[in-house]
Amino acid sequence: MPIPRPERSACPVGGSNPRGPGLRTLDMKKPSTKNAKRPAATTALAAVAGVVAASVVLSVAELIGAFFTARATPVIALGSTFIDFTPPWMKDFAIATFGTNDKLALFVGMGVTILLLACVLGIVAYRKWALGAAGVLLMGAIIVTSVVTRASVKPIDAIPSLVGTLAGLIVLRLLISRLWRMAVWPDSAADVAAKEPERPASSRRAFFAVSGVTALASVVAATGGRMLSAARSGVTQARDTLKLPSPAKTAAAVPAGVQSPTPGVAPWITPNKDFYRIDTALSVPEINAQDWELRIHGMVEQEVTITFQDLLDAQLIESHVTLTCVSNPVGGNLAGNAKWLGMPIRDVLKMARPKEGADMVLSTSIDGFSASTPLEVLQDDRDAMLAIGMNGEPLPLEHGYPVRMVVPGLYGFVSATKWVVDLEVTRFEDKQAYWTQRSWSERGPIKTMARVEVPKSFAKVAAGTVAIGGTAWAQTRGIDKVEVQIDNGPWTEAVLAAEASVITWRQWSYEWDATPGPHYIKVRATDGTGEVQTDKRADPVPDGASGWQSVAVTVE
Ligand SMILES: Nc1nc2c(c(=O)[nH]1)N[C@H]1C(S)=C(S)[C@@H](COP(=O)(O)O)O[C@H]1N2
Ligand SMILES: [Mo]
Repeated sequence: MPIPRPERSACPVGGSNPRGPGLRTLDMKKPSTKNAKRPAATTALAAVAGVVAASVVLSVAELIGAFFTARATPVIALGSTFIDFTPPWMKDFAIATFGTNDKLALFVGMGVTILLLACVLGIVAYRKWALGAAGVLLMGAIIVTSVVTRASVKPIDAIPSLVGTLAGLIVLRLLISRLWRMAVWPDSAADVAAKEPERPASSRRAFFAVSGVTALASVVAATGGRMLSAARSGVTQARDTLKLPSPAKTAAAVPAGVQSPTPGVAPWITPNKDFYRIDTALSVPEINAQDWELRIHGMVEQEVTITFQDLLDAQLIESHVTLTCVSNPVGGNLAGNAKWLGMPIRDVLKMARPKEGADMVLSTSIDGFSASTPLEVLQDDRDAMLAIGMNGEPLPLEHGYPVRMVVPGLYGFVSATKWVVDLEVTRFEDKQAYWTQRSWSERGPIKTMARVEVPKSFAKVAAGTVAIGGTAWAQTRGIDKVEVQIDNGPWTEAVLAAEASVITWRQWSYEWDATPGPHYIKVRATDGTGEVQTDKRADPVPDGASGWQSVAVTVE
């Protein structure tokens, strides 16, 4: 006789119709043709059981996770691990396709993957419990591994994922047991008898009741977990009430006329809320300024640790600096200009006294991102700083609160470390930064770039005088000329807006006498050294895009 499937456990969850082994109805019907079809339907229910169990895993971990490191919840840890293993072309594709919605896209992708996996595991568990359970435990092991291998995460932070996985396994078992009890196995009459199926309608109702209640409880637990961790951290409130000290050296006055007169060109100062955000952080690190410390070590005479109070007490400087992302495509908008307040990194390095032979500073964030910056760039007079203020406010959480690096002239991936906690003085020969390990360059001076912002690509404009305008940058070299070319006509100089400094972007405008028909607008800049922006097209990987932007418009 075949071994009957396990049918212990009357699950009292939900309370509706708990049928223990002793409560079986005696009025069992013979399996009808309708009943014979039920395994297919039950397979679908098994998938539902899998999804409910997955929601339990994630929500229980989220709820308990409120008492552990924020980055230790399964979704964040899995997503971050996925990001760390993302090949450069995929990162590029994601940014090109989704822009700064790349994280949302990742969450959607993960959601779909988890959903499918949960369905499969539910079905497998229904057919062969041991295999399904092994699958769940394997997923749990993967989650726990991805949690404990994150930066600044302690082994104890595995607890939310462990408890979540166990809770999910228990729920899966309860739901699958219900399915076993209501299923009819048409293999043999004896088998059917051994199963003693329940009446289909009521047992299916019970299954849905239990699933529904559990799923709802999951949503409540997950939301509660979110709110609890936000309330517990208090970082947002601390940031909002932080008073920034005034700088010892205020920013150089911005001359009148830095803004391009062309309507629609980006504001010269990028408001914090519109500042592009690029990072690998799925959940924004929440660091208490009081707990923040920066360790400066490695090839130094004197290891130094500075606190946030040390920064507040230091001789701060203020400077307008334009940040640019290496992933910015030609004509793209991954650049922003802000007034930063911070302590010069050269002052910090003076305390630590780098040793002979060091040529790089590896800066690391609390979440494990790192950047390699040439030592000399941090020691010269270009205002590289440990920034605590952005446009007169404490750094927004997404932009590195409480402290980030800002280094004029270098792409962010080799300089602009947010949530920075560690500076190691070392050599390019000895250490590689986060993106360098992923086949991006080890150095990243910003390439000269001119961008058309008005009119937009594929715009329709009226014939006559058309205002063209945009922004150009070549940080540390400055912009000396911007030229515009219509179709294959001559290159003509645009009118440059005032220049604030060589480390900020420079805007421009151009009046075009447009004739009806389709046209191309091309733009190129010349930097302060007299070098014309190259027309050679390059992808962002490995050290930044190049080429002239060309905008197609229709004149009517
Ligand atoms: N901790 C951390 N800092 C980081 C990154 C990151 O992924 N993690 N990305 C860098 C990159 S690639 C860029 S372009 C800038 C972007 O800074 P923003 O988001 O404030 O504009 O941050 C840099 N600092
Ligand atoms: Mo970047």
